[in-house]
Amino acid sequence: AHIFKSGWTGVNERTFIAVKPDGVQRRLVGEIVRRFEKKGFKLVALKLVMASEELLKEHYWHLRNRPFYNRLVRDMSSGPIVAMVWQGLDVIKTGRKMMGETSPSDSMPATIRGDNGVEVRRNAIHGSDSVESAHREISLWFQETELSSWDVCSTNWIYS
Ligand code: IDP
Repeated sequence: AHIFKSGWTGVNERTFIAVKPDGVQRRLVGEIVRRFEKKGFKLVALKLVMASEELLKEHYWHLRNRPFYNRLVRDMSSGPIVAMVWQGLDVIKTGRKMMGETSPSDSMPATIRGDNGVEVRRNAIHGSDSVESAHREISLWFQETELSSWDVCSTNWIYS
């Protein structure tokens, strides 16, 4: 249930970001966390998880009629995922820009996917694509108690 979404706007906007199994295997966790930290976003939740097939099927439910759906669910359950929630102004849209396009070969250099791969099935990262999917995905992957409210000391130097 979407019980904890009120007030997630402006500087409190939140998105669900995950380092996929291929990204974890390729040791990109630090690199991806570093990019979101450096940009000025706030880490609100983070865990390493082996996702169940059930959760992954729900996560990608909107793609259930696509030919790659089963393979995608299998790939996503092939190893641990680093599931995260990041917060900040326009974090959903900016996170998508930082990721690049769905296919790494279509992604610009300096994006996460553009710098770290060549194939669509090995694109290292997931990020929510809208406010609705961010709400849905955060409540699917996290309990409310797993999200931390905390003050970042540099906030006044990131926002004026
Ligand atoms: P996104 O991850 O950029 O939001 P979606 O269209 O939501 O892209 O697709 C989810 C994931 O499914 C992609 O990240 C990619 O790993 C995989 N995928 C998308 N399109 C294809 C395809 O044509 N073949 C195989 N896998 C695909």
